[in-house]
Amino acid sequence: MHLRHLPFAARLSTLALLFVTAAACDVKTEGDSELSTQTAAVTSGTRLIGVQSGRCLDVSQNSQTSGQGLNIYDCHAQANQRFLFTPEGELRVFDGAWCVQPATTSAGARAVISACTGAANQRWVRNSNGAVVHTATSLCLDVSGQATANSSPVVVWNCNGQTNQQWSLPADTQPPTVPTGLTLSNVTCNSATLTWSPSTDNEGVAFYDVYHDGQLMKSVSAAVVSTGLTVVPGATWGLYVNARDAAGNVSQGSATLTITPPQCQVDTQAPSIPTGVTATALGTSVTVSWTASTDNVGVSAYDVFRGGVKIGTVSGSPPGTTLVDSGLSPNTTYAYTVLARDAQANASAQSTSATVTTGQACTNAVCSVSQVATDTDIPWGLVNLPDGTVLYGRRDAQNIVRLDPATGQKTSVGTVPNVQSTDGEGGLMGLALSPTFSTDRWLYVMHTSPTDNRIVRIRYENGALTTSSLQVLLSGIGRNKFHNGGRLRFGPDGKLYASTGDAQNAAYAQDLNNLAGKVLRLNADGTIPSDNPFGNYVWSYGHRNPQGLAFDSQGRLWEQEFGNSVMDETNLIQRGGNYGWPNCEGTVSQGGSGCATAGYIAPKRTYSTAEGSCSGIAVVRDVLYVACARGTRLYREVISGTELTNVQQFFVGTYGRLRTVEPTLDGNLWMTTTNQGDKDSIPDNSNERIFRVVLGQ
Ligand SMILES: [Ca+2]
Ligand SMILES: [Ca+2]
Ligand SMILES: [Ca+2]
Ligand SMILES: [Ca+2]
Repeated sequence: MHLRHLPFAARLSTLALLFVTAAACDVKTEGDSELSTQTAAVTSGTRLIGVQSGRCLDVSQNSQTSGQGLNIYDCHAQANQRFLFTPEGELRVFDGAWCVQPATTSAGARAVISACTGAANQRWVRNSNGAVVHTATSLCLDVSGQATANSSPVVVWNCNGQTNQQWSLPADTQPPTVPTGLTLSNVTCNSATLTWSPSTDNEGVAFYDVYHDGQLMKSVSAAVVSTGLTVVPGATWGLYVNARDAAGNVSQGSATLTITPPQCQVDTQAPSIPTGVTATALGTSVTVSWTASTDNVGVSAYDVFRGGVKIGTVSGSPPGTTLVDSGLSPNTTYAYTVLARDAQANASAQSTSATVTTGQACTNAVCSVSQVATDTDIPWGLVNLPDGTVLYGRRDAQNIVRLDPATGQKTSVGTVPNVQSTDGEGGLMGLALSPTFSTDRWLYVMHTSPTDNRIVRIRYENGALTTSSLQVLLSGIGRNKFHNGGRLRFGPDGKLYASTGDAQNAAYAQDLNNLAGKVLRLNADGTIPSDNPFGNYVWSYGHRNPQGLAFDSQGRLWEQEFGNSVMDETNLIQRGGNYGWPNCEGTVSQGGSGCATAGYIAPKRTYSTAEGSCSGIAVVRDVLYVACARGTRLYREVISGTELTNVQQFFVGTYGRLRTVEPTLDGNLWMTTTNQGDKDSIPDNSNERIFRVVLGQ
């Protein structure tokens, strides 16, 4: 039996018996030169360097034998010095095939390897001071007698903080290779097994992080390359994997593998037709309400029609039974009908209609919506030019378009050089116009490059980008498939603010020396402002994937941020503030001392990810507008003191996913959609719209 030809996952099955068998097979064939190469290419673990001796923790004799003792030895590249702390608390070695435990529970017992059992005597934790503590006995890994010579034995001993009990990680700044070869098996309606090919790393991979669509599903030890996932019946998800080493370096995301699990229960029966439909006008807004339908399985959504044309969708579990239709004409009669859908596309007939006549004038927060353009790519950043036209960037196509809203005429003004998309959410993102544009003609751009996210400026002159004028103002901001942040906004202080995502490495968000997971602040020429809080570009930190940035009339910065799978948040940014990611997501504790940690600044408002996932924000007359992708809606929130009040929702399901809102020069809003092709790098595979939204006074 040639187990080494089996998938890695099979070799690293949790069956201890198989570990032993697999290990034995590999040892038997070690004379084979191909295998020798394979042995040197360690895929998982890290060396642990004894601080006193400078020698590495090592399984003696490089022997995969149960009961073999640990010692210290000159550091080398073999698998008997690659140790792996698993999420379960094991300390594994030999590419994760063996577990470390004390031979007995007494101080002075030798640390040995044994088949992994999951038992409590195989649990360890490495503290921030470098001590490796055996959880069950609270004893520390210790070089016996403070010896420093090769082959000195390693035991467990009462923790004393001395350097023969401290184990450091090698300096490592190189991320693992990108995971490849994702495959799915055992797909049921609510579960699946995801398997991939192992990454390699200069030191060794420590974890694999499994995501769908930017949301972390789980982190698994690099001892496995296969894991069970919980999935949602009928929901299409894009799955991918990042590899992470012990030093915290994260690979780029793998290629995306799409899954659409089948329904658990075949349903062919439509919901009942909604009854009791009413329509009530207030000014030029109409509130449509109805009585909930019933279904053999469950109603998943209602579609609302005006004059036979679908104008909105209300979803949820259960979905709500009202919808506000805004921006109508005054003194006009409209007829509304509603139908109910279940999760398997069975739909009722439309209800009987309810008619209503709107008021004489707009007395509402939102008065009218008109489409000014369509685009086949994702409009992302958008700025006003002084002449009333706008420039917007096309994220995947990587060019910038000048749009005359009066005529709908669009002209490409040039492609931004060195943009590389990420088969995800990177690409050509935020735009900002110089506060002194009329004299300097600078257009500021945030984009993903082949190596990083960066902020550049390019002159826009005579209707075109002058590519030769390009200046890179700030580079080296972490990039990944998702979590690239990307908004730019000049403040009333003349400084440029930028939102950066954590590049799928949550640890970056709390690292003040890392530009990822931050709000950054730059002088207009790209230098560091002298009054920044940490002497670098960081203005605030502890952010996961912030995008929207906007200033209110008091010059305060509001920020919109994507959470993971629980909640999104709107923050009021303070100089030097810590906004809590990753230990705090919205108001939900996720690790450490969670949201109660001293110094964490709580969000001003949170949103469930299903009703949020918002990107762009804008402030007009001290009202905050929030454009939501997954939530397919626009929030209107009145800034009152330091709070957000009178929250209203508009366009729920009417235009689909929303990306960007920007004030117009005359105090209204531009609003863009992001419905298709916004999770890939393929240009021109979208069908998007740009609207002008007229606001009430
Ligand atoms: Ca590395
Ligand atoms: Ca049904
Ligand atoms: Ca936060
Ligand atoms: Ca695309």
